[in-house]
Amino acid sequence: MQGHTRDLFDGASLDTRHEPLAPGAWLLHGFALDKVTAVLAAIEDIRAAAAFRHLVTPGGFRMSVAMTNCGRLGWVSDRRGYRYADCDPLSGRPWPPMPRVLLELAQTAAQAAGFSDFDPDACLVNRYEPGARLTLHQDKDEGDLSAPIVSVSLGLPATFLFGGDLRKDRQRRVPLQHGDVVVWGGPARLHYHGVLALKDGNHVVLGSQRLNLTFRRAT
Ligand code: MD6
Ligand code: FE
Repeated sequence: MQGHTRDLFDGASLDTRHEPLAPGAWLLHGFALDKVTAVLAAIEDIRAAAAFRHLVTPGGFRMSVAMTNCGRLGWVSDRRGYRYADCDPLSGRPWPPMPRVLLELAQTAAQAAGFSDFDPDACLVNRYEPGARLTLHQDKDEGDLSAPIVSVSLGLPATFLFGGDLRKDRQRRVPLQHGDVVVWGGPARLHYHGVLALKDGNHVVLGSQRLNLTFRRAT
């Protein structure tokens, strides 16, 4: 898809290209920018109901990324493994419902990347502070691998590592900025990926952090 820039009042312009990363994977530059205020308010409501926490991997390591969830199901990890759970293990209560603005953002982004009828039932919310990283992994705990994943980046920039179906496959380094959305499915659905350690910085809206939302169809 071409599409390039949107002019602002003073002649400056926003990058709104739709960039193909691989068959089935798109980087939608700036796709979430016009909804950021409402998206951040929604994340604040989620955080108030289900706090960010550092999960422990099955191998016993504390993850550097802090996580919470909204939607019918939430992704959790502990010594017993990775899985989707319908209640927050910290509170014992259901995860907060997925706010409409988040659902609509995920659905319009999926549509823009060629995936119609995306109906996510889980949204993982990741908070990165400087130094936090996500090692190379596949997203394969979902029951429905025919649905794409939609990933929204906010705050400090990060470098996304995007590989192939095998851990050893060569990885691209994809810079992700505030408001960018990555959509990922079809032949790319099980590609290995990760996030390099977040560099220190100060973002005008979010300060010294990066927030990421990943929407999935878990069942
Ligand atoms: C992140 N994202 O960007 C972590 N997974 O903070 C992911 O692990 C991810 O961005 C699948 C598809 C897109 C993603
Ligand atoms: Fe992932």
